[in-house]
Amino acid sequence: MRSGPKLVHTGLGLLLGLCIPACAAQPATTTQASSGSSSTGDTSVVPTTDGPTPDLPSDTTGESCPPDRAMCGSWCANLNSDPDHCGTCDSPCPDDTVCMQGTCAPDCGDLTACDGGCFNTAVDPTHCGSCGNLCPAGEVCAQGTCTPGCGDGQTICGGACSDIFHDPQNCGNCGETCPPPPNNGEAACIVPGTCTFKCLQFNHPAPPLDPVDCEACTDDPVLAAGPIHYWRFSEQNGSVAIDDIGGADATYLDVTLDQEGVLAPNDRAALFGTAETSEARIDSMSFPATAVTVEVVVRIDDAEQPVHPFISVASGNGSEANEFLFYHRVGDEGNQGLRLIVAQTHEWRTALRVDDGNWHHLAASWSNDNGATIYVDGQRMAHQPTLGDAQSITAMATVIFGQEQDLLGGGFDPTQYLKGALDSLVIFDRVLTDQEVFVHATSVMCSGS
Ligand SMILES: [Ca+2]
Repeated sequence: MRSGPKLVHTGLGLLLGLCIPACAAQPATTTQASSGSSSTGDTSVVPTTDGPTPDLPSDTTGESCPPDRAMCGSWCANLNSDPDHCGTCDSPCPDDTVCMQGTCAPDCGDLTACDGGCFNTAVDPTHCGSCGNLCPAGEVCAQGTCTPGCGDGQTICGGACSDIFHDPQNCGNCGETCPPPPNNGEAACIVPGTCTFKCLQFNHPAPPLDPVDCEACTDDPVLAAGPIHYWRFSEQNGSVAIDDIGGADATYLDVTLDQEGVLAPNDRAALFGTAETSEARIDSMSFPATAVTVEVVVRIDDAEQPVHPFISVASGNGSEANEFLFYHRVGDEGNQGLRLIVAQTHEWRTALRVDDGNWHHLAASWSNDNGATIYVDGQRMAHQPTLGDAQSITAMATVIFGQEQDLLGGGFDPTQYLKGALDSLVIFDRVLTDQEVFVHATSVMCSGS
């Protein structure tokens, strides 16, 4: 047994703040000392004549160890953390354990070892903030502090607070753990407590659906969805933008071909906007009149340009110049981002800008029954069910990529042309579902692109 004066010394050291910080951070010392359970455990005092005659470490000049160490043979050991001398000089810890506060404990990594187990002290009500800190009945542990209840939108799950509408460990109900995600994805939970996943190239949850391959790198799902037009902009030379599906080939003007695309490995893209006359056009083609979805893979390179048109559909005369217009606009009114105009006067907007120099999968759909929806990287960003009176798009049209028609086939504004690249543009004569758009975006936007 250690003598009484040493225990007193320890206590005084703590009370007077004489311990170095490592000592103050080791409350187990006091517990062990007060228990009187062994001849050691008091790590803040120097060894004295009741211990073995020490072989002093070379960097000490007296017959003592620093205040936070104990003399174990020839070694000044920290009995709180030394796995070879854990708690006492002759108590080595087994393999796969560490010495925590003088006790051998499992190696818990990011968690905290308490009572022989591993705990997340940020949320665990039995070890809240620190080992052994038991929250009172009715309280929960949040951010390492016992609190009377969870905040708004939080539910008590196992004594911890959880947002069961977004927590993949407690999705919909406590303990409902979401299944493993696909490769290049992570589990996610969305309102109203439905498991899904994120593909990491987008970092937002998919609509609820069976997991898809987040590393798909194919446009097979696009083709399977039955498009009526598909321009890949993958030509390496010439002036023709081939429509793989509908035969409505477009004519390039002042476009730089054979740029790197996103659909690896051999996909190419077309760079628009090196001249303000840059465009690709089809003088006359049949455009869907009552239900349409356009998907475009585009990179906008100039955030100063106020308007970047992707597709402009005009019919008749100048009064029908905006039959269908999908474009990006940065205006003075604060509402900046993507816009869709249908039948001249009906307009929908997102507030999200995508003129960041990165590739994006953008989509816009419309029908009288479904209204209009705009997607960014597979995620629904804006939707309005309907705008009242039924509309239709004049079917026979001039379609231009990269310019905005104020007159049929012309009337271009020198500040309203696409400065960026088109990788693909696909047209469907129906409204795609959220799931379809997400799968298409995930599939063609290959990870790392
Ligand atoms: Ca392409």
